[in-house]
Amino acid sequence: MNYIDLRSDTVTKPTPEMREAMAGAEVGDDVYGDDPTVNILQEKAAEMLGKEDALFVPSGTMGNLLALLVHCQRGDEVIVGDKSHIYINEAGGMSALGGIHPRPVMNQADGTLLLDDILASIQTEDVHHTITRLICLENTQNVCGGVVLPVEYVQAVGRIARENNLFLHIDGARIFNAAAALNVSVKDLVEPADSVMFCLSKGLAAPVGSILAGTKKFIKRARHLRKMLGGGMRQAGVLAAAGLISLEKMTGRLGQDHARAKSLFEGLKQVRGLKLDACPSSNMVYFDLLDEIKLSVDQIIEEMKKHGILVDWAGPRRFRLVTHYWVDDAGVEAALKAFTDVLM
Ligand code: TLP
Repeated sequence: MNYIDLRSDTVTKPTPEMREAMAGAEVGDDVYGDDPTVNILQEKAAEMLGKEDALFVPSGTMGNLLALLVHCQRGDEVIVGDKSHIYINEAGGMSALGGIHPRPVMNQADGTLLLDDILASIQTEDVHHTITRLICLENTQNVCGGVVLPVEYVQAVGRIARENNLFLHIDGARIFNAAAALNVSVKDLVEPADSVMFCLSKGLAAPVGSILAGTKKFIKRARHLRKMLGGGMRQAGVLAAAGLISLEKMTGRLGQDHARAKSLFEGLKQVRGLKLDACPSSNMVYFDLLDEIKLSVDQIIEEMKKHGILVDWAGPRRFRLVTHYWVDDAGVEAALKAFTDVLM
């Protein structure tokens, strides 16, 4: 069965053009730095982000972990959102593998961390305290609704980082969605950051891979640590070839996914028993089930599957739907009809 898959944008399969490029990709051993396609991808990504250098990594999780490991020493503290992917969805890698201490700050509904909360969380010099080293932002902020942090906010956090001698890392798994929603260049959006990670394998539809960007010195160290973690990928040009198409062809079309998320949101407003979050600003729609709905989240997932629609839970009574390249207008209509039938 050909399902309409709204569980995540991570489910995107490569486009026919990507498959063709992958089949014909020029490759070499990337651990030797010899893969021409990987090298082109890294150069292009660095240029688009306005950073000196970039590194192709297997996943967003590894990209974020590498940034943490490069910026921090064991025992250092990192200011993170309490709803950030780094804090709640990366298996505690920073602590387990880096001995790094997270300092969670509450994410507001708009995805931001209050500037005063950030300032209040920076440790003072005291024998009892850890050393604060890094601030992490997430843009778009996934759990807060795929919400977008604006340029001025990122700049304000950048100023706090500089004034307090801290690094700023952006988990920009969906930074191109954020830039599209704000109608600004990615370069401008990440300018204050010392390092940025973004995913090729989400809304940009590549099958595998993320990019970590920063200074040449930062990337040199990240490359060493990537090898240590087993992330040296040899003839990775077959993957980078798809990533290049992500950058060239897919970044410009994300607005379509955002428009479809809005259509989904508008349609779901007409469906019984749902309490929707605010209108989506990127490609995610979150909602809760009202008490009048007696079906459980798992039962709804099963019923929707019978209608050819894959959805995923985001809490005991909560769903997240994500639009992407493989969900067209007909897919949105089909999902709305299925929800109407299942929740009738
Ligand atoms: N997010 C996935 C799940 O892990 C929740 C999803 O379906 O949204 N940063 C952010 C903000 C992310 O949303 C994700 C993945 C990552 C990092 C990690 O990327 P991968 O999956 O490539 O390790």
